[in-house]
Amino acid sequence: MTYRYDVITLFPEMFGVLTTCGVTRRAHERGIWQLQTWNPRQFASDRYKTIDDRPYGGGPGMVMLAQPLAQAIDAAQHDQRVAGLPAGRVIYLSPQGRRLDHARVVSLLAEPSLVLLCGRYEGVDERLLNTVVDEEISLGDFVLSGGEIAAMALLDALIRQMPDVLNDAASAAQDSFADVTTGGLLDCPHYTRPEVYAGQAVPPVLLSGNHADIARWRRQQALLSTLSKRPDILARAREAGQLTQADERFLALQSSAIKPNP
Ligand code: 4GY
Repeated sequence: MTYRYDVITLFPEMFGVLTTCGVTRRAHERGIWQLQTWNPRQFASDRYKTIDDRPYGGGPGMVMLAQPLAQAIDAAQHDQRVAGLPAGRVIYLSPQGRRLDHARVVSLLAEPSLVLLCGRYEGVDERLLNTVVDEEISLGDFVLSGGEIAAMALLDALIRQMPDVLNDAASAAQDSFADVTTGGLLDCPHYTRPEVYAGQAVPPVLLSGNHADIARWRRQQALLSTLSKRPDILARAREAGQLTQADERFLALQSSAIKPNP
């Protein structure tokens, strides 16, 4: 299966990062995913290529015009159909959307094509959102200067979960949140050379060569880290029945030793 993402953006150059760097680049080169950008300026209807205007009712800033965005989205969906794919659902990246999490990333991978709409300025004319947007997604409760970086973050999260993208299949599954819906924990700490850094030695168990001891220590570190940094996730793991009796016995011994999150 190959995925196709069409992005509506005034700054298509920004998306070059995904096709020129790292894991997303390699997956792109291997044909696992494709990207097409559409600049609404090319769909502006006046000779000045206007894509924004002042808000009705007054106030600061500018609002993106509905018409160039609607035409860009139409063109993207038409192109997806020509490529033999379904017209992708339209996702708008904004702080007003539902918060993105790992479960949503995984479920979006069921769709071979999507259209990502990136807003700028004060936002997009509400009537365009009402008529064409299928889903609004937020990365969190903060405001970026445009939807592009949020769209790139979403794409990066999607691509690294696609089959055969990560070198080590186990590495994605062991990641923080990798299985948060079924009770995943935060990642355990990692160490590499040198054996002592800034006066801190690598935990001796990691040098022991005893793989059962190492696995048990990593599980316990993941439990401790989740308990102190994200007790909400630990509670969910417990409710989902993901904690073993050994986990519970270990946690019962820790209840007096919670370190505050620095
Ligand atoms: N937070 N999560 C976010 C964002 C920028 C004005 C609408 C976010 O996803 N996107 O802050 N986006 C705004 C800028 C127009 C999008």
